[in-house]
Amino acid sequence: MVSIMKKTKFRPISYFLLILFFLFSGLAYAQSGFEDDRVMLQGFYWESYRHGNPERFPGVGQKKWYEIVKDQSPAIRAGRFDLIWLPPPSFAGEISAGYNPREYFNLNNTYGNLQQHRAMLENLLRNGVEPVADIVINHRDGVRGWADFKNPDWDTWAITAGDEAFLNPDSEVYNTPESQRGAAEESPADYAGHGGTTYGYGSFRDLDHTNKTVRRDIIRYLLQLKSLGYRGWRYDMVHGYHARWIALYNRATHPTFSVGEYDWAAHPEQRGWIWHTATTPDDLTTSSNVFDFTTFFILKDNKGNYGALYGYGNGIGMVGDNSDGHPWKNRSVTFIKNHDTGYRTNEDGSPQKNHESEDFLNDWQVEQGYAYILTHPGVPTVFWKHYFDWGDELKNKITALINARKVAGVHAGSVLHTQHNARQKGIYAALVKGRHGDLYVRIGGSDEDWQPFYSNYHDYREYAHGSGWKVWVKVGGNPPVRQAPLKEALPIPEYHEANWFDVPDAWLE
Ligand SMILES: [Ca+2]
Ligand SMILES: [Ca+2]
Repeated sequence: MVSIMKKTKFRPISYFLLILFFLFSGLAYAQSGFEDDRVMLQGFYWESYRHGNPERFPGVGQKKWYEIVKDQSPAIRAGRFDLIWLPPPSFAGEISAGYNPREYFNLNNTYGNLQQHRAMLENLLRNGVEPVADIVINHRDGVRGWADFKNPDWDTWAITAGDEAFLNPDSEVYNTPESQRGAAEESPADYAGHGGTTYGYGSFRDLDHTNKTVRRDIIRYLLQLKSLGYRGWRYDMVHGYHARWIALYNRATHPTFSVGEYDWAAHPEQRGWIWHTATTPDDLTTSSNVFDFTTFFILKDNKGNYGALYGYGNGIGMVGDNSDGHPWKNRSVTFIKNHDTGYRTNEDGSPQKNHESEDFLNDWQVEQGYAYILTHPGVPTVFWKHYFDWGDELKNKITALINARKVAGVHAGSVLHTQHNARQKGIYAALVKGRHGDLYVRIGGSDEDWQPFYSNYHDYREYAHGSGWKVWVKVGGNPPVRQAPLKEALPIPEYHEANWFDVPDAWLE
């Protein structure tokens, strides 16, 4: 049920504290720290917004996306997924994937209306799955023009000074005096070596996060989303504004999970960005995660080239990075496809330019990709279509891999021991240390080439296998193959609109 409470102007302080307690009573889960043992499902794909809009998109069914996800909640629980990354939650026009938010506080959108939105989140929480919202706050869209912002109502002061809206004669705010614009994009020199500013996105209005009203409304928005049932944040395009604002927003809203999409190819900057998102400065355990695009690119470009998976001996990508003595794997979210990569279509159904084919085909390629990320450190992400739409065989294999990970207790910070005897045979094998036991994985070749006893490991069971890969688990007492426990239901919060929330000035600094 969605209940809408009126904001009261004067409220006794004890009531306010009670609300604070309510908001943060999930602290046991808050800010994942190191050794996160959760697995994420990306709960949508590029075309998801077309569902349930049959006049415009016949052939994809009558059901809105939020209803589809709601109905799959028990299956998501059965798959042992802990987190689900959902699409941008705000109104962005009648037909939109949501990456051009128009009305942050309006949680009706192309994926479903507010009631369907809430019902989906309630069902996910009942099934023990933590919803993660896609937070698009580098930029926003006007209602009809370039800068007519509604809900919250902002003016040109909210837009960065150098935005295209002030430079393009087609814009209704062309040539706005400097004094009525926001501040310029900031310098991220603390963590980016390019010497320039944070990224300005040419398609929509870049927001000035140095403005207190912008920050206050964003915090209200995040608290509104939390009250609707979201527990974590996936921040879009985070190279577009300074990392210190992520630290501030996370400090104010206590997500149980935080990950940013930083410039895909800028690996060292990603590290610096992670560092500067810490809610407690210089404490990496309080930082946001980043999507590990480096692992993605290495896996994509080296399918069947198993020697590449050893990296410099410590593995690949952000997961394999221990620069400055820090375990960056604890801040890495791995994946082999997202809504922006591989095959994608235009609204007429034709393939998009540069998205004509998949990076991982529905055969040994996608299987071996998951055999890698689901057995390795970092927080692995499974793509919706791979799990629900690419056939039961792949679904069952992914399920078996997640189960093996959980039975062994593999987590984001797990220690990896690559196997030199496998490397000599041109294939990949590793021992991954879990909380409850050891996991062994071989990618490439067959049992003839490598299995755990070749390295003198013993007392293990086979947990999963597929096209050119196998996974074994060793736990104390060597019991028969087990199923990892299912998650308990999570609490369902009371919903409040954004303006109901008071954001103290102290939260803005
Ligand atoms: Ca812009
Ligand atoms: Ca920007």
